[in-house]
Amino acid sequence: MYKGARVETIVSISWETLLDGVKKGNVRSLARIITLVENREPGWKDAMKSLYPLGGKAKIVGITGSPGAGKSTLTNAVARDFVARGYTVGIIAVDPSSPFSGGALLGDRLRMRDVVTLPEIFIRSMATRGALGGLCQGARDIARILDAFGKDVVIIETVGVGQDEVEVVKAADLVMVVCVPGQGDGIQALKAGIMEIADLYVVNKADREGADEVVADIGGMLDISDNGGRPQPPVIKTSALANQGITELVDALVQGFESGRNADSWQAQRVKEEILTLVETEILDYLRENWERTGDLDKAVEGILEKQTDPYSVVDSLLPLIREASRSKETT
Ligand SMILES: Nc1nc2c(ncn2[C@@H]2O[C@H](COP(=O)(O)OP(=O)(O)OP(=O)(O)O)[C@@H](O)[C@H]2O)c(=O)[nH]1
Ligand SMILES: [Mg+2]
Repeated sequence: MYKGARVETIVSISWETLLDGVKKGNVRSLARIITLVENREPGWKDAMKSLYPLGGKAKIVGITGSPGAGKSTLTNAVARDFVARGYTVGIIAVDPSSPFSGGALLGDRLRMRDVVTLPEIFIRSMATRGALGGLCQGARDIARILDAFGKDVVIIETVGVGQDEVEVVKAADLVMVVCVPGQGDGIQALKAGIMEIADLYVVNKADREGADEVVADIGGMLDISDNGGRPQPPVIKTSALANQGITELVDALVQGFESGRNADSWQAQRVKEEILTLVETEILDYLRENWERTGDLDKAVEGILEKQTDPYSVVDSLLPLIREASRSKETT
């Protein structure tokens, strides 16, 4: 008991110092706060509460696309272009959690190396596995801290394809999808369900053959798709490696900042989603903790395996705990 209380005191003292550091633009405090919040250390929510009013200014760009499409190279080039225009930039690289992708991470670091040396750019990686508050919320939290720190633009680079990726870019104001010539990538991206959230398409590696075909493919898809009255996403050709098309891309991003997802209805929807995500995590944490302590969950599993009950009845019988949880939250 005593030990736990002491740890909490130390953490709360350092939270204050760290928050102060973040407000003063201290990069080490920034890095430390991100880690503490990511790990959901006691006091994380209070820290976010005090950072929240400082933010709301940064534009968050999500960048997604198939592995090797050039997302990191593009992120690097785009970040540099933003800096040249007077913006400060934060980069969140969502790392693959699988050990098989370890090489990709190292590659990322190497390709982003020249970015790291610019004081206007802060780069941070985020693990996908074990993201305590969920992947999207994790990215949202880090982006928000960078925003409060004073970054004008935050770029979130996802790794891998699939649902995780769609989940992460939900934290962004603007989503760009990177396609490349060959392998029918344009079509793949659309299949992965990313189309609904794409604000901008980039056909990278335009130095290679077939880029115009990909642009035409995407244009064709967009023509026949219903994007809910939103303006049709621009399609931009780049060669990140040769730094070509980057100015046009950043122009389009800046233009995108002014429209689309900044609409009030979209913002309201995002806030709603965020509240629900946070509540979901808290309730589940509470229940899990409780069920584990009481042994009720194990008992229920046993009962089901012995065919005495079923999962549906178990849920109904465990539900009173939720009411108890909400009561105990009200009194604290
Ligand atoms: N030819 C050509 N190669 C490029 C271009 N952009 C990036 N590349 C190369 O493509 C490879 C992958 O680039 P990355 O930037 O790591 O791609 P990524 O999408 O971040 O890859 P993952 O994060 O591993 O999914 C590297 O060898 C880059 O040098 C380009 O415009 N043209
Ligand atoms: Mg990458």
